[in-house]
Amino acid sequence: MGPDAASAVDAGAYLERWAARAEEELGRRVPERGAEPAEMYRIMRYSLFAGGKRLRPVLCAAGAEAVGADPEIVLPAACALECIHTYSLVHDDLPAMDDDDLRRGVPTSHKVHGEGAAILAGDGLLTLAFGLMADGEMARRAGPERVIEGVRMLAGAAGASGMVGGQLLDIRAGGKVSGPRELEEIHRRKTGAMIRCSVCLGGLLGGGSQEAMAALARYGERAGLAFQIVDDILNVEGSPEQLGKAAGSDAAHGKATYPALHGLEASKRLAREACEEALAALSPLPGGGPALAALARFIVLRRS
Ligand code: GRG
Repeated sequence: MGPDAASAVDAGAYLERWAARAEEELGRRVPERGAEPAEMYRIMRYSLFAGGKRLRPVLCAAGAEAVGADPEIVLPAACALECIHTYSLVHDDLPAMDDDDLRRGVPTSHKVHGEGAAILAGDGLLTLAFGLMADGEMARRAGPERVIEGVRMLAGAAGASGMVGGQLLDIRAGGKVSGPRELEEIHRRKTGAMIRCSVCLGGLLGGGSQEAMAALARYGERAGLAFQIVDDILNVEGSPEQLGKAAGSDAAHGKATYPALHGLEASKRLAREACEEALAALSPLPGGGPALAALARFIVLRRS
C-alpha cells in the first residue's frame, strides 16, 4: 500500500485513541496521590495535564505499529517523550528564556508556582523520563538491548546535540541567522530531533529492521521540519485561543523563523514539500505506515 492508500487512517481518531492511552499511563506513572513530596508531583502534573496534543507519544505508537508491533509495548517510552517535551516547554517559558505567561491555555508554571519550583518541575520531569525508560515490562517485551539503544537515542535527541543544543543556537542567534541553512539546523536540533526520536523509538522498541529504521528516521526528520515550519506559521496566523499561548510572540521576540526568512506563502510551500518527503520515506515499510502518513498530513493541516 502506497502513501495514497495509507491516508485511509483518520489522523484525528488515531491521535485521540493513542493520546488517551498515553495520558492514562502518564496518570498512573505521575500519580496525584501517594508520591512524595506531594507538592513536587502536583507542580509537575500542572504542566503535564494542561492539555497538550500528545503528538510525540502518538508518533511513538505509530512508529511501533509501522513495524508490525503492538503500540502498547512502547507506552512507557511514549510517556518518557511527553515528560521531556513538557519539561522543555516549562523551561522555555521561564523569564531567562522566552518569558511567556500562557502555555497550553493556562498560566505558565513559573507564573503560578514561582521560578524555582518551575525549574525543579522541569528537572523532575526530565529525570522521570529516564526512569520510565527503565520499565521492566518494556525491557522484557522489547528486549534489553533495544531499550539500552533507545535510552541512548532519547538522550541524544533531548540533550546537547539535540533539543538543548538547538535551544542554545536559537538563543545565540537572537533572531539573526545567516540564512536558510542555519535556520534549518536550529529547527532540526531544537524541535526536529525529538519528533524524529519519537517515531524511531517506537520502531526500535517495536523490533523494526535496519531498513525500517532508516525509513522511520527519514520520515521523522522531514515530518519534524514540517512541524516546526507550521509552528512558525501558526505563530503568525493563529490566535491565542487556538494556540493556548501568545500569538505573534516570535516576531515580538525578534526570532528567526521560516515566515521571517522566506515569507508566509513560501513557508507554506516548504511545509507541504517536507510533508511530501515524509510520505515518500514510508514506502519501504510493510503496509506503507498508514498511521504515520495520516499524522504527517495532520502536522501540516493542524491549526493548534
Ligand atoms: C528549554 C531545553 C529547552 C528546550 C526548549 C522545544 C523547545 C526547546 C522549546 C519550545 C518552544 C517552542 C514553542 C518551540 C516550537 C515547537 C514546539 C515544541 C511547539 C510545542 O509543541 P506542541 O505543539 O505542544 O506539540 P503541545 O502543547 O501540543 O504538546
